[in-house]
Amino acid sequence: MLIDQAKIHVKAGDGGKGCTSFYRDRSVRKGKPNGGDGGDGGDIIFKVDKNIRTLLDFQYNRHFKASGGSHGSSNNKKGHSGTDLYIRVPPGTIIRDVATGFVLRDLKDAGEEVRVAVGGRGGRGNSKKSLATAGEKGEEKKLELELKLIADVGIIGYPNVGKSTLISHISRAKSKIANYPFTTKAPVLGMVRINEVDLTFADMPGLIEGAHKGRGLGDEFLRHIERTKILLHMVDMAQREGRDAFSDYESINRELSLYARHVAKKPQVLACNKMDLPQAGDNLDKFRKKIDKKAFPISAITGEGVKELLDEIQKNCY
Ligand SMILES: Nc1nc2c(ncn2[C@@H]2O[C@H](COP(=O)(O)OP(=O)(O)OP(=O)(O)O)[C@@H](O)[C@H]2O)c(=O)[nH]1
Ligand SMILES: [Mg+2]
Repeated sequence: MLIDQAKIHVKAGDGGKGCTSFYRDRSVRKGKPNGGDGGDGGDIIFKVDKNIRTLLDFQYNRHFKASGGSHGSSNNKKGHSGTDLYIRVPPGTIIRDVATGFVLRDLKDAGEEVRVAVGGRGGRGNSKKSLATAGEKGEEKKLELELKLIADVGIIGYPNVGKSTLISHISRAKSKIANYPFTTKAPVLGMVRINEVDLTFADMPGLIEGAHKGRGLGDEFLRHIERTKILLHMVDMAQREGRDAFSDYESINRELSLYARHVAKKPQVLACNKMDLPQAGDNLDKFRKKIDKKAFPISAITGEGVKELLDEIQKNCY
């Protein structure tokens, strides 16, 4: 199970100030007190939205503030209340208060709501008995959001084909990239927005022959792709160090079927990487003759062809 997390700061609106004012007209210079109360501050409310699937938005937007109540005014006019701020989160989001460590709510069903910070009450206007008061402050909290995710897309392929380079190019995930096999030792998650749809990609450690029996980094990682919707199978068109793209492609597919039939049957999108290197064009022509499937030529480094690849992935997912 992969986990998406975000830390945010919320502040409910402050209450408006109560007003100090006295009735006046031509004959009365200082009549009865008539200061209105301040309006209440807006609350912060989380709401489950089933169209959201990740916590991606919270990478960009971490501070949330509801509007304050307005001040009271003369003639006993109460200030307007602040507007509640709704924060939309995906189903399955757990909200934890950082200060106390307590889980405020485990939001599961679409439409479910939870009020996490309450707006300050408006201050009282002056009256016969008392002076006007200031509004209360709105509640302020640091919250940790957590979402257990099943990745939509598992990126698989031989070691060193450029899986981590691709996920780093398309998402904010920082997956270690290096020119040696088995650089990636555990799945790394990246969130990508394609044509208004959020998809979760999981960069996997490289697979080799015998992976289903635990060779290389083994079957533990095959487990992670079991529940993904589709697989992005990457092959290296540079074919250096005596590798052959077609036999790599076949042996990975063989490993998948030896591991589990339902994994082998998952839809695959095929990306032919490192097309920026000189010999890649010829290798691609040869490779295409041997397969009966559409191959997307890309360069994870320059970004060439990546848009077309992502469009195809999105069509296959939702
Ligand atoms: N020229 C070129 N090099 C690339 C491209 N994509 C990746 N590389 C290089 O290939 C090497 C391996 O890249 P990684 O992204 O670490 O490969 P990986 O598939 O994640 O490897 P493992 O985690 O070991 O399975 C690095 O030196 C990258 O810079 C590409 O499109 N063009
Ligand atoms: Mg890697």
